[in-house]
Amino acid sequence: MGTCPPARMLLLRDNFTGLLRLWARPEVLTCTSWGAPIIWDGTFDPDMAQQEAIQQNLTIGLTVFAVGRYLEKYLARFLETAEQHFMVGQRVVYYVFTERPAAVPRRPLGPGRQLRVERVLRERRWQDVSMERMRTLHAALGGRLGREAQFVFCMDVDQYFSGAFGPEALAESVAQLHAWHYHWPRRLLPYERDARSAAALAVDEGDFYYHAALFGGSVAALRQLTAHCARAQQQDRARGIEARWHDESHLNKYFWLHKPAKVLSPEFCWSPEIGQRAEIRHPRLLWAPKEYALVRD
Ligand code: 2GW
Ligand code: MN
Repeated sequence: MGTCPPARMLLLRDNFTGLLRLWARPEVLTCTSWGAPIIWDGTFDPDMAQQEAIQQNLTIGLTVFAVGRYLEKYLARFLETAEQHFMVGQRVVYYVFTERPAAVPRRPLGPGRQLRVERVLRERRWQDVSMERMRTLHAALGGRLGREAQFVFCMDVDQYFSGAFGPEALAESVAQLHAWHYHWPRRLLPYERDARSAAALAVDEGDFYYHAALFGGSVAALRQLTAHCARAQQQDRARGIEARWHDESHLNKYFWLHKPAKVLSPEFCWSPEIGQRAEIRHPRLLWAPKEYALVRD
């Protein structure tokens, strides 16, 4: 508790003018009630974060699932833009989970960066494709991924990087504010409300609505998170119910019970369909357009 730095001004070099200037974000919430920083553009020094990460000699994992038509539709752009923007200058290991390893695009990667492809079964229902990720991730974190990385980000594939996504995003556990819901009143957030579900939150529960398209943390923290979500999903299935937003509902329950050490502003996973917002200065990841008719049958 109480890990937020005091509301201080940051002296940073402006990317455009090259001049030093003072940054602060008085218009947005930059600290949670339990003292975790909420990372907005201008509230951190990317160079300092980079230096610290390099000193720790980290390997950072990035996991993504590309099953069925999502492979052809999204994976190449996700990986290409990750090469340009994700943890540049750090050691990175991509883990792609797919039922068709041979179809994964193979491009030369930057120095210190590797791609590993793991075979998964193709679930019949798309809800299960999404939810099964928790169990698969749990196993991977207990295997080679967990041995070679210290921190891991788990992401949806239907998005692409559009700005530097660096070690300022690292922490013991990291949750992403949902771009569509970050300014909604709590009672309207789309949590699971059916008390029979393991994901249920009551009207007076919940801190923020987090987006399951991006979460991360240390290997140990993610082992715990994925175990919780996989178990909770199994419990619901045994009762013949399914949470409203599938794995995302269970993730939200988990982060209510186990507060994230760091929260990323919606700049880190932004939906261009929302349009311009004054507080969204520098999106890092953008949701790719969805064509439900094409991918959801
Ligand atoms: C998913 C839905 C409908 C049709 C296909 C799929 C699908 C998902 C697929 O055919 N192949 C596949 O690899 N996926 C993987 O699951 C892929 O990594 C994708 O990004 C992820 C989640 O599915 P997605 O991106 O279509 O779901 P969204 O963007 O509506 O996501 C939110 O809600 C989901 C639960 O309903 C998840 O919690 C997701 O993490 C959230 O962002
Ligand atoms: Mn998605």
